[in-house]
Amino acid sequence: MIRDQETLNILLDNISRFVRERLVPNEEKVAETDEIPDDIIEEMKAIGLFGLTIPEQYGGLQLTMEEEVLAMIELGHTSPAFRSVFGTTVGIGSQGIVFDGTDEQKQKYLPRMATGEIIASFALTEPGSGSDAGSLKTTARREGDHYVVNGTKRFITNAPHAGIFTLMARTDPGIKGSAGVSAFIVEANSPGITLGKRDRKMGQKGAHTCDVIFENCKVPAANLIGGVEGHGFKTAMKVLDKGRIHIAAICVGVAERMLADALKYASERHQFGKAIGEFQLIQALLADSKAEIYAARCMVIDAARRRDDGLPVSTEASCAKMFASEMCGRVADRAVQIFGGAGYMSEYGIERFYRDVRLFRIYEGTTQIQQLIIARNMLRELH
Ligand code: COS
Repeated sequence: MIRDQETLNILLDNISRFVRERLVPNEEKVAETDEIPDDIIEEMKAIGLFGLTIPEQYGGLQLTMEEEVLAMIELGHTSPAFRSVFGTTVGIGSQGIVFDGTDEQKQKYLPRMATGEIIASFALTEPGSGSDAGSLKTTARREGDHYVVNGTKRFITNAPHAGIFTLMARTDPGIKGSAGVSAFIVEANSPGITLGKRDRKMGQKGAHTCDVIFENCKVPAANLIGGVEGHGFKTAMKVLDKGRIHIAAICVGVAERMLADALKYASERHQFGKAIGEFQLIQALLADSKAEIYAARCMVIDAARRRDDGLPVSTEASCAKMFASEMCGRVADRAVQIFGGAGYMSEYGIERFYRDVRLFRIYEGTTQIQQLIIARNMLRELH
């Protein structure tokens, strides 16, 4: 459901040029310093990247899902850490408010998210609750006109930079499952919040995660998303349905980048008197990658269009996320193989992508959770 092809083309061209001219040349620096340079973040704000999915009335670009995935595929053509800077604000951090927030909540927070003034993080995972998100233990106890939050959230992307957290916490301790969970907007500078030290990760240097610890943190009752208790788990699941299509698009983009690098290398590297790309065993690696990327791209765009058409996409989002992230892992592995010894060496960059993309099969729901969701939905539809 592309609304205006001409405007979209300008945006995609801008993003593509920004990726090529500003992000790709800084990939190594970001990997070495574990920081995204401030001037790059400012340029991201100027292009409007923080507001891609925020409604126009709150200052964003309000992209349709199809437009969003096309933008994400472009942004995938560089280190995924760059996307993380604005990714939680565009995706899981803001969308709970966009879907289920009250007008006052939207008015108060979305405009500052759209400009990049505040970064939004999504606080669902806990030390004891990962895949089984409905078992979370963080509590939010109502006391007069506020809630008192206690608990620890883990691996929270962008927590060190967040202005607000979309927090899932249990408001009804009597209900053990997901029905006792509510969603809140919590300002990161609220007393009672401390951050753990930054996690040291396998890859995606420049994207930061850490624990967020809530100790008697007072959150105004007005910040209960939608003003209703017990709806937080469903809000989180709707956010993840959309987020999974977004991540699948990034997987397509990064896979396209790795294949482009591998193809270039295969055409330049000579062995046995000719370019290694002339050998059929290398061609098989290239061809399988090309076909799988094409399949994932079609899935992602189809899932996005279905969502734009107002159809339920839980199954399609999980299919796309599962297939695209697994595909991306296979393409990374083949790319390293094509580079041979150079594929193992840091200076060629491909080993960095190999480590970076490993996360795609884990976050926003592991491949195994996607399988579970797909099969469950199939069985449900049978009855
Ligand atoms: N959209 C709207 N509502 C949804 C939904 C969706 N996609 N998926 C589930 N729900 C609703 C269900 O309809 C159910 O509501 P009712 O009780 O009113 O019928 C409720 O939410 C509970 O659903 P369900 O029983 O399926 O929950 P489970 O605890 O069995 O588990 C999974 C659901 C495993 C799918 C969920 O916990 C999950 O996605 N886990 C992975 C978490 C994740 O991705 N973490 C990544 C961290 S964020 S980077």
